[in-house]
Amino acid sequence: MHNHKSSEIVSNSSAIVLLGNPNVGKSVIFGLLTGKYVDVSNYPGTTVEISRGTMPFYKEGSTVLIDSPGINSLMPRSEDERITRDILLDIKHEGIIQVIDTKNLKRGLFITIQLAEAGIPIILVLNIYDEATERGIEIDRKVLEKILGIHVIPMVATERRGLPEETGCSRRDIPPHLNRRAFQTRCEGKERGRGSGFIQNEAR
Ligand SMILES: Nc1nc2c(ncn2[C@@H]2O[C@H](COP(=O)(O)OP(=O)(O)O)[C@@H](O)[C@H]2O)c(=O)[nH]1
Ligand SMILES: [Mg+2]
Repeated sequence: MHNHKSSEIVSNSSAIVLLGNPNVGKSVIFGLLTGKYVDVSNYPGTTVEISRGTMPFYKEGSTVLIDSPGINSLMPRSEDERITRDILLDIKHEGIIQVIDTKNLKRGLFITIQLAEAGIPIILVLNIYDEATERGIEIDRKVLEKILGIHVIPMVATERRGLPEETGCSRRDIPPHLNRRAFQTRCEGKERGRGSGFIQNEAR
C-alpha cells in the first residue's frame, strides 16, 4: 500500500470520476469499465482506499477512471464525503459518471442537482435496474434526459447489460455510451421541483 498526494492520484491529464450514494454499484461498474491495470491506494492522510484504472475502450485507454467513496451529499458530513468532495475539487477531471440505484432515484437526484449547480458535466447511470423493475418502478429515460439535459443510461451492472430490451448489450457496448460527447451536455436542472413525472410508477 502506498500513499499518493491527490495530485498524483491522477498524473494523467484526463480523468473521469465514478460517484454516487453508497451501495449503488460503483465498484462493479468500475470493474466493467477498467482493464487489468488498476491501482488501489489510500487517499492521502486517510485509511480510505481509492481505486483508479484506465479505461481500455475509452480514448485508447488514456483516460483514468476513479472510484470515489459513497456520498449522500456534496456537503461533507463524513470522512468519505469529504474525500469525494476533495477528489472533485483537487483532481482535474472531464466529468462524472454518477451511479444511481434506480430503486432510490430521488436520493440519487439530490446529488445530481448539487453536481449540476457546481457546473460539473455528468452522465447518469440508472443501475440496479433489475430490482427496480421487479418492484414495478419504471423510469422514462427519455423524459429524464430531456429534463436534466444529460445522458441517462439504464444498467444492470452485475449482468453487464443495459435495459432488458437492449439485450445483446455486452461489456464492449458500454463504453461507447460514455464518450466525450456525452459529457458535453451539462445538467441545468431547469425543471427541478416541478413534479415532472419521469417516475412512472414509484414504489411507495
Ligand atoms: N441486482 C443488482 N445488484 C447490483 C447491481 N450492481 C451492483 N449490484 C450489487 O450491489 C452491491 C453494491 O455494489 P458495489 O459495486 O459494491 O457498490 P458501491 O458501494 O457503489 O461501490 C453489490 O452486492 C453488487 O453485487 C445491479 O445492477 N443489480
Ligand atoms: Mg465501492
